[in-house]
Amino acid sequence: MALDKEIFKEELKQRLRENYAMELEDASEQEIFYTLGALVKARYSDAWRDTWKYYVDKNKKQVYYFSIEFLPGRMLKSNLLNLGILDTAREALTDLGIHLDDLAEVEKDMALGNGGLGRLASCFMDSIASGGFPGNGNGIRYDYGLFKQRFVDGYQVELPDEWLQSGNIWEVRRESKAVDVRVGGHVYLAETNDGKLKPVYENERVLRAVPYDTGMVGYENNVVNTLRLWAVEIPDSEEDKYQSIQGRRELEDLTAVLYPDDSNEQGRLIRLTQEYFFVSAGIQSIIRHYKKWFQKPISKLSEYVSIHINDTHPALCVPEMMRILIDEEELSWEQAWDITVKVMSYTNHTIMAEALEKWSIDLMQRTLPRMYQIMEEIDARYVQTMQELHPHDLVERTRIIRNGQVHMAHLSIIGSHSTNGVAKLHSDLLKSVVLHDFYIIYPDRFNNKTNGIAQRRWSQIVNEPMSNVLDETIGKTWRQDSGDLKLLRNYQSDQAVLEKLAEAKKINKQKLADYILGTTDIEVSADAIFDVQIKRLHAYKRQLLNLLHIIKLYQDLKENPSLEMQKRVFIFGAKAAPSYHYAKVIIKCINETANLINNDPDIKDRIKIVFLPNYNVSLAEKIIPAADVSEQISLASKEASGTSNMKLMLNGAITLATLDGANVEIRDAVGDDNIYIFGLTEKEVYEYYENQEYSAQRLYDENAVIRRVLNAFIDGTIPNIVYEGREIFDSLIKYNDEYFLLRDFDSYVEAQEEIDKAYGDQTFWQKMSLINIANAGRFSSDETVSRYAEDIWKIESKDSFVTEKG
Ligand code: GL7
Repeated sequence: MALDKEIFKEELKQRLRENYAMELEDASEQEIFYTLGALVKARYSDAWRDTWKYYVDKNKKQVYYFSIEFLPGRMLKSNLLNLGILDTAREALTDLGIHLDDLAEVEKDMALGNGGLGRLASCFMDSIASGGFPGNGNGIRYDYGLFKQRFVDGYQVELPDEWLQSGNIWEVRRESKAVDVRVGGHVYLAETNDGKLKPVYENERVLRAVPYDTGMVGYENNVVNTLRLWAVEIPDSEEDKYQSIQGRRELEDLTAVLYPDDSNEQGRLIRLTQEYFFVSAGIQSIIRHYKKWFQKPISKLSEYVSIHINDTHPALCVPEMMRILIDEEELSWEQAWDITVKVMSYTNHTIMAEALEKWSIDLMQRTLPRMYQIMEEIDARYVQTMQELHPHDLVERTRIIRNGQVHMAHLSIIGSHSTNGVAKLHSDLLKSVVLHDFYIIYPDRFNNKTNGIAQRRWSQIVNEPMSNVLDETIGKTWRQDSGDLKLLRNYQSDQAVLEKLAEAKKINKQKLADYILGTTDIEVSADAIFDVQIKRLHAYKRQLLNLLHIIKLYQDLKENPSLEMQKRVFIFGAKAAPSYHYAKVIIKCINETANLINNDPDIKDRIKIVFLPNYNVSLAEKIIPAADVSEQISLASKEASGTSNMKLMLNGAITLATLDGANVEIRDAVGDDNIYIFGLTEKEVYEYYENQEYSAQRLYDENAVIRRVLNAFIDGTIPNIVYEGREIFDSLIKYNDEYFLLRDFDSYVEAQEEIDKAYGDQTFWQKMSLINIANAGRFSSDETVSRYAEDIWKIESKDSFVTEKG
């Protein structure tokens, strides 16, 4: 639907008058933003309704993507882009004296996720709609998103993220679709008049789950799917029980906060209740919808419904589906189990043991008694079936209930027909090491789906200068189909194109430099190498290795001021989980080193360190287009995939990486000459584990450079880190350097030196950068979701139903 600029302007003014009784000239940016948002929403509401109706009328199989995190960031520009009216809106606003980019800044980031896992879920939502796939998200509407990060004296301070304070323009509250969720109390089975066993609930609490729906707008295809997020309320029937403010608070707090922890399962009752809450609400609403609109027998559910368990947080999908099919739909166990396994599929996102969720039996029984009963039965039947086929030990190791704990990954694998990893290396490790036992039992269930990113957002929306060069060079088809970026390969020796891309990069760098100055008072030069590490702060991601290298450079420069090297700005963005002490210590050390180096007159602007506070999707959008170097330096085997690596590559940054996660596939895509690889391979890492011969002390004793760098943490070189510096030092020496930083140090330094040299030859560098952009297309989430749709969910895309339509 084309949009006439003049009509757009009139409509905006008209809506302002209607909603705020205001003329444009008098309206604040916020009022204009909300008016524009409402206008945009109105433009897709018909398509939203039509999409829903189409799926129902045609009985289309739909996937429901269950995720405890979604991280869409801001939605104004992506909605405008996907509706095909971004340019018109921009021009119309310019006519009215308004800058779209400024207006877009008014929108609060929807930050209902910690990092890659949540962002991936949102990239998938975009690609599912854009591919015309019938698919919906299901999650939690947290009142507070991931905390806002500030630095005080170099320490991280967490503030609440009140993203809903001024309302959320995109959501629609659907009270009529609310459902009740029962938790706590006791459940026992009693015989009914017709001789069946039925659960009887006693003293349970009833929570009201109210859905808030957000339209997920497909790219120029009139498809609008739904992201459904659930909020808790007190049901009318329970009002009497919650007369004290305190009691109400406790209940309403259930969906108040997102757990700010992406790896350590905290064993908290609230978290478990959150998990059941959105799972139960989601599945109940799916079944209700199916029965009401599809009018097919429940036995056919798996032909019309697919449910995806995104990491283990929604693993209760398995017993909850069983509960509904058995207790409410009165199917036999065997029939219910058959349907459940066919409907469910599961993605594993990490091999870190501490992130594989386990709950104590006691907590599970107290919080979700019926769920526990069903899981016990699943477990018992699993043992019964498998003990005839496999050795006793193997069956014991793979049980759901084991050593007093309920293993959610085991539940997810046993209760679904597909388990996938998120990059080739990661999927291989699942089969060979982490989930090897399960691979023996269910070899056919395992598969790989390499992650991808919403390429339109991460190029067209965030990087206009580059997008314009691409248009001029290879035409515009890449905007629709990122595979066409490969057309750029033909220009790798075209000096004019290389220069234009370099100019675009320079514009982005200058913009980021301005932002850095504005927010941190640090002045950086856009001529320097912008070396970027942006991701959650975690020991395995090794931000500390980056810091060790910076300290080495600093010491080299102090010792030899005439040392030749390119100017560098090291840019960090990272939040540490509030309870993750070591990660916070690293933040403090980076900030104090930054203070030292940035203010040392001997260094001037040869090295600058910028730790931008409050890393989130919107900040990523500012940093990524300006990056020259993409740091992906996790210890090999630890990063399941990574996705910022893909975004940075797409924007022409050169990857500096270990052979971990999707870095391996990035190397395959660009070739060895266009990426800097260093460090141990995953095999070598495992060899160390097997031989237990890693000695950090020896590396320290034998390597003078390492010694000098590490001593800087304890000898006063870096000020204000008396305790933190000691802690870092001890973690590396006394506690033997869990993530092998010292082992990889030399090869990291060497790779950095090569980068320094390469940047000196600008044509050489620009060519590498071009090759990275040209080969980024394969990491599109459009591609990834197509693979899920075909192999796992068995759902059809718009192409097939457009032809049906005629
Ligand atoms: C993660 C992985 O750590 C990350 O490597 C991966 O790219 C992402 C999406 O698959 O999932 N797992 C996880 O728990 N978080 C991740 O980012 C928070």
